Amino acid sequence: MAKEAAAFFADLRRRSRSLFGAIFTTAGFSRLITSVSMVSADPDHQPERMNQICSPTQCAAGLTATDLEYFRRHGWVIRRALCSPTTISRMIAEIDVLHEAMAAAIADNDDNLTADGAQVAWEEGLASGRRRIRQLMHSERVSPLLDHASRCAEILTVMQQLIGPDVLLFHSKLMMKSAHDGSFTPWHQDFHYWQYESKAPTQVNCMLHLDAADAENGSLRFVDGSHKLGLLPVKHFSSKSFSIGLDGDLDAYPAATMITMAPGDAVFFGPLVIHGSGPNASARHRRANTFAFDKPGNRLEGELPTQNWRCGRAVHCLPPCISSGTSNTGSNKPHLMARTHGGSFSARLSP
Ligand SMILES: O=C(O)CCC(=O)C(=O)O
Repeated sequence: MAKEAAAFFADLRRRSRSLFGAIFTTAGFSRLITSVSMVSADPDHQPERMNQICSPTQCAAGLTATDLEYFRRHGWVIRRALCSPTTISRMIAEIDVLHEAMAAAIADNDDNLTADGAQVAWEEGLASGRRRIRQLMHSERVSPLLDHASRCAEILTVMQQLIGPDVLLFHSKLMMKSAHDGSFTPWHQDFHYWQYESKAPTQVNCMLHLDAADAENGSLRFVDGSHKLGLLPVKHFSSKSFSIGLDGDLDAYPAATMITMAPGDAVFFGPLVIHGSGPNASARHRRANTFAFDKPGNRLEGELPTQNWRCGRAVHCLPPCISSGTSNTGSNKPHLMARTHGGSFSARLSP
């Protein structure tokens, strides 16, 4: 891992022509973010990375008719080996460094926002001085490899099948579920959160697994077919990342299906299917990144910024670099998104 990380950052430094090395000599986290963004904004850099993630053979395949029927009936479907082991290892190396930089810089950053508008929600109730990221919202803004993954054909081909020809990135969020410290995710429907900014539950998630996931380290569980129930009444929790959900502990839905995943596997699921996950008391991380996509015209106000287009009318599938290195919100001023799970607006916090 150390060798891979060293090679990865040597590569980043070469490409970014930036002050990337400065993060190792100062505690300035925003400098890290600026450097990583510069990498992501380098037009020469993007296609190569994208090719490493996308395989045309897999891209052409998409979901089978059986998969699509499964998704319609259950509200979720698994796609095995969506990403290669090499790509996953590189993502993990990148995320490890981001995590350590964020943990070191947090004292200077009260609202947990990075310079690029990504936002950290920490595991709560840990021993003093111990910091583990629980959720990193807008992870694509600080992780070039996750940004590239949000443009890769394996995911977008499926999204076009499930959403339609025009696909926008709704958001990307990293779910850490750290070894020993990862906490219970209450049962919820994602549209509990997203209803405050969206007209209809048209979004689809792709949760790409970076580590193996099973019962011991808090793999996701789905209540099969629950997307057909519509949006259920919510309960509010005092949590900085999952503040809205359904009543009940992990045993509340004994018939739920727990998925068993290998690194590189992805699960696609809609915004109404009830899901949750147990804590991670094991010695193994259960890291995964959820990319949520939507179609245009579904915002209660305005539209997602043009940088979020991934497929369709405005761009061809697999677009070249579109990242400007500034906030994807259309404004350089990041939004406050604390106490939320998904979405972009603090308005969503209002009961
Ligand atoms: O990380 C988890 O287990 C929960 C993820 C989740 O609920 C989500 O992405 O909507």
